[in-house]
Amino acid sequence: MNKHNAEIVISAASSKQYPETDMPEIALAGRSNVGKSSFINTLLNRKNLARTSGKPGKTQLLNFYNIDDTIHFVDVPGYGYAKVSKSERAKWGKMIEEYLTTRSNLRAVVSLVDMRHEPSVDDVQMYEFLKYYGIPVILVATKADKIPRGKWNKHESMIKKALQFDSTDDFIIFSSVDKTGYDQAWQAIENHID
Ligand SMILES: Nc1nc2c(ncn2[C@@H]2O[C@H](COP(=O)(O)OP(=O)(O)OP(=O)(O)O)[C@@H](O)[C@H]2O)c(=O)[nH]1
Ligand SMILES: [Mg+2]
Repeated sequence: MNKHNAEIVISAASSKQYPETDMPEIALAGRSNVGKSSFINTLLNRKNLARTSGKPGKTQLLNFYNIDDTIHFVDVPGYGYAKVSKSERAKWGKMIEEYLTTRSNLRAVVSLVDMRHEPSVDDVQMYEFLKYYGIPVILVATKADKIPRGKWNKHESMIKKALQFDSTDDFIIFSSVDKTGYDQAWQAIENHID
């Protein structure tokens, strides 16, 4: 697979717009601003294929990226952004739920949490949701560059405990800044698409 051959296919609001293909899909989930789009850009060695911003709540649709006709990455809008109306939140919930519960191409969800903090209530709910539907999870603890290495173990334990982490899921310490976890992340993804 040529990881440099990547392009956006469609920004979809509902299942009618999902690409008609058998290609396996890996979706990204996580709070607004946690680093989902940065994760995609880092894995593809691209600066700005997936749009990133300091402004949370920017990615409103399901963005499908085609990687060398081998795999789709699906960038999912972030949750937990306070300045979003109730009706928008409900719309968001429906869109995500429809995707996660009906899309047969989906092989695993990369669930991102900020390694610096206790997982939020929303983080815990997302993890429980994925476990409930039996969707394999690749847990990515990101922004590791902001924590001294000597504290990584402590933060990993804190996150696993809060999520009641299932040890059969992958847990990857990651940074889009210094590329910590790059190889592990690709390995985990490739394990799910064979
Ligand atoms: N230090 C550090 N900053 C990061 C890392 N990953 C992302 N960021 C920064 O965090 C901010 C948000 O990153 P995005 O990738 O846009 O986050 P997102 O999850 O896609 O956000 P939404 O699309 O709003 O849901 C940006 O300013 C990034 O530069 C990381 O590993 N380390
Ligand atoms: Mg984004």
